[in-house]
Amino acid sequence: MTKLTCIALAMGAALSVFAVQQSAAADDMAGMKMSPGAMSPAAASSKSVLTDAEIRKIDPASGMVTLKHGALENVGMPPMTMAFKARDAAMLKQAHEGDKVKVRVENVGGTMTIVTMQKQ
Ligand SMILES: [Cu+2]
Repeated sequence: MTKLTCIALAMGAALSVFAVQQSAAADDMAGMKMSPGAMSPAAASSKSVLTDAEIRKIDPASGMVTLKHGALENVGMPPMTMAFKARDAAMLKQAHEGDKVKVRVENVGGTMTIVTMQKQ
């Protein structure tokens, strides 16, 4: 084997290693692009899950709404009837006792708060 051939082989090997590293880097990039896109729809939907409820009582003075609600998985609550704080007064104006609604309840600073309420 001549010295020249040895150098050529060594360079060829070096080049192919380089090529492998390049394609691995490209795969990483593709993986990084995929993850946020694959994650966000699931995160968005779990954040916006609504639970069936029925309005039992509205107290505009205190901003409290008593709901008979289904399981609220995000706050670890089984179905029950209880009073919740409404996030805003506009929510109370549209609501009426006896309405069947879909709600999103979240723990806001330690207070179970109705953050979304839609009439069914
Ligand atoms: Cu409850």
